[in-house]
Amino acid sequence: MRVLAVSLLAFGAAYAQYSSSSSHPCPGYTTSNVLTIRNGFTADLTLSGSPCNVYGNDINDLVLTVTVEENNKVNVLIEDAAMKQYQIPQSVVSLNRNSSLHSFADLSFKYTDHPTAGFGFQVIRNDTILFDTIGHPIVFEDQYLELTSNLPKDANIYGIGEGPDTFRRDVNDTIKTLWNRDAANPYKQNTYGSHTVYMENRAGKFHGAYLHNSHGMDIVLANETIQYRVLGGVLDMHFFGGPSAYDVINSYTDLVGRPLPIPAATLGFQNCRYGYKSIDEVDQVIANYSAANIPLEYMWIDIDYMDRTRDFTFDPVNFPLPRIQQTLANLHSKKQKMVMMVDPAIQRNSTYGPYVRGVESNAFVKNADGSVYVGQVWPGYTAFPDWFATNATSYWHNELSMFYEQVPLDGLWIDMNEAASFCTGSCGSGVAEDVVPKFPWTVTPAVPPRIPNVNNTYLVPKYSIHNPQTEISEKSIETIAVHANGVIEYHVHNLYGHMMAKNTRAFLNDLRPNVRPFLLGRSTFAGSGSYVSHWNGDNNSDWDELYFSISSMLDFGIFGIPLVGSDICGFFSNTTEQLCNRWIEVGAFYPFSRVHNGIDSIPQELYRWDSVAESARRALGVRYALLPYYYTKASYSTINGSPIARPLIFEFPADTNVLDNDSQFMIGEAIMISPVLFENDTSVEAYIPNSLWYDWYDHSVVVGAGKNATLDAPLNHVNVHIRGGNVVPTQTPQMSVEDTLAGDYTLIVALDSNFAATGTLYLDDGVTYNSTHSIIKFYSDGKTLVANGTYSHPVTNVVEKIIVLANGDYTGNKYVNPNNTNELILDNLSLCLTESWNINLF
Ligand code: MIG
Repeated sequence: MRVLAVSLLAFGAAYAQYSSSSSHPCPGYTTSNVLTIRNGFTADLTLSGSPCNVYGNDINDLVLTVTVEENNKVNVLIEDAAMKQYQIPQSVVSLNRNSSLHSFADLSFKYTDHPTAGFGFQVIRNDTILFDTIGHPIVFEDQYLELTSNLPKDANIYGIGEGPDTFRRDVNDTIKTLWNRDAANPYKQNTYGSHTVYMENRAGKFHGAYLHNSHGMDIVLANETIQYRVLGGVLDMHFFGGPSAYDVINSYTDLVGRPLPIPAATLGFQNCRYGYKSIDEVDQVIANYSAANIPLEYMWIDIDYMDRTRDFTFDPVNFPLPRIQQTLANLHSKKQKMVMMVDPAIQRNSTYGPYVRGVESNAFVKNADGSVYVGQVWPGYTAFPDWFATNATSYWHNELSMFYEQVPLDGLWIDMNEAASFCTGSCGSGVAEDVVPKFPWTVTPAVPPRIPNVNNTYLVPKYSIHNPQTEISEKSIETIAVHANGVIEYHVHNLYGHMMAKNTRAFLNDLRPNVRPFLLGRSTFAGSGSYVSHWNGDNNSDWDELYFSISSMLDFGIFGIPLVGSDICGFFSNTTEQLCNRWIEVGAFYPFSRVHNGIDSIPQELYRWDSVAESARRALGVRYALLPYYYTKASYSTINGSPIARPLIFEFPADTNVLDNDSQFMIGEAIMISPVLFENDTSVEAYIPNSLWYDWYDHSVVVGAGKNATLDAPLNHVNVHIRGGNVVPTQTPQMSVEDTLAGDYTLIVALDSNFAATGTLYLDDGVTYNSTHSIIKFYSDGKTLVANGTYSHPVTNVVEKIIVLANGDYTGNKYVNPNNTNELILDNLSLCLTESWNINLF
């Protein structure tokens, strides 16, 4: 049955209770010409008084289109009638406006013309007003948009970013600036990626909102409001009714793009550093990991392999191509893999093929006079591919394909794609084409900072977003640089990394059409999860950044990029043995689990200290045992967007004690990690939500009472709990993901207080797009365990063991465990995973 989830109620008369909190005298807009359309209506909006021109020029005539989709979404689009404002092309971020999701919650939309503030609207779920702009005039200027909604006092807001911050944002004092920037994890400031989506938990239910706009902006949380201050474009707001956190993310990723399937191997442990001196050193690191019995799935090589840091080249002395090929072949023979870095910046040098071909194919970003825009990155003066250019795709694919012919890698790492540049403006323009700075490239002569040109509002917009640089062009491509069709960087800056990711992924898909590529990207935008996975960039080797690595990971679960993690043991500065120890105990559980280090820091491979190696083996042992469970979660994220790593509030939405918990996290719904995050601690004050839990290691019962508990956490121990009510598939850890996943299974049947449990196992080949797959559901009532589902994936490994965990003896008509323990083990089974079965547990 189709249920229209939304009703439209126009012209509510409730405005008397609202007052304007606007600090500038903008008149707002008046509605007219309301027309009903399919699933909604349109109206004209006309400026209600004289223009305020606060940070630009007020646009007199706007068009409002409200569409209410069956799938639990409301879209409020306010555009200029002339359609001159920049809008994100469908080809860049394809919004799915024809979803077939079912509705979860009833949303309705109401609007009114307020006597002084003009047009305002409300998005309502049942009787709860979720978003409310009434009383706050909308400002719509060529270079400034403002939209304000009331929030409840102490609202529980999550999302918007990226960058280190508390997971629950401080609603009394937060400015989230969205302007992609190469900045090493600055607390609460803007950094690599732009995601405007937020979620709110209101009395145990979630809803969400997303502004589809690529311009620089501030999103301000203060004074019981959320205020968008945007440097251009249009107001294209999308609302999601929830009511669960997963419903919101399902709706959001349905709109902007689902996370793409990942190779199962990417769930294995990975090692990287910036500053490996030679391929011999890389070989040594690989060997040392095996000698230490730490499973290394992917070895990474940073820009170090390049000849004078130029893309698509190999250092002939330290990283000669034949040696790299040999290392890759050796890795492959041991089921290990390799990823290398590629940057967008192409050295401007008339004898360097990638530059010459880029110029020939007209594929670079330009100056206003049509010449190539020239910034400065590692290889000196550089040009930047213009992803909007007609030939950019073929240009990039051609360069990458020549590169891949030499090194058939298992993945690519795209960095510096904000895009980062070390000088402000086209600093190489006017310098002769064959002038290449001496290696190692120092910015010599240093390009002096310039005085910002306040007369050009595309260089210095009148509203200054809280981007902590002298001008918004600093550290990146200048905002007046020109893309294909004359679009200037100002409008599309935040899309650069996303477009590079999309293009690079397209290459990898073409190269091996049926193989899921692995691509890691630094700069992301809404929908990037369809193309890349992500790491949280340059952190510091300190305890604070270990702490914030959790919220950064959880943020990307909201953003639809579930394969995410921070540099384990920290990037900048020297780690300590103890920090690295505690960090791998957290990082072993990041969906994307990789040690990475900066060029100036002491080595921190996990085998460098015995205590760290021991903790790594133990924590990664838990991770590898859980690989089938991780893989099941990762597979579901491609279906409904649900994150792999989750905050406690997503699982316990009505528990006000976990609204701001960002020191623990869950994997899926069944596994809770309560790590040590503070120096010298040997125990954890962990919150144990109201539920039955079992200790991962000794299977002892922990009755969660919705209170803190002190858990022992000696140096080599990270607390992991299984939540009652879940059937968790596990396997025996091996040195590779492939070998681990090929083994037989142990099902942990962790019964809840009603002696019941359910779980899921997703199986496919973990490699190809069109693999057969099985989705197996497990159910237990404490007496039996049933497996059934859809089976099409042929496997020969079996369930060999079942461990039933219960709180005390089973009671009533249930079995009384003869051992009088909470654990019942059924071993030497041979239960297949290709058809249904039903087994008595006693
Ligand atoms: O400005 O390629 O975030 O992971 O090691 C530094 C060198 C450039 C920044 C990345 C980091 C990488 C580094 N890159």
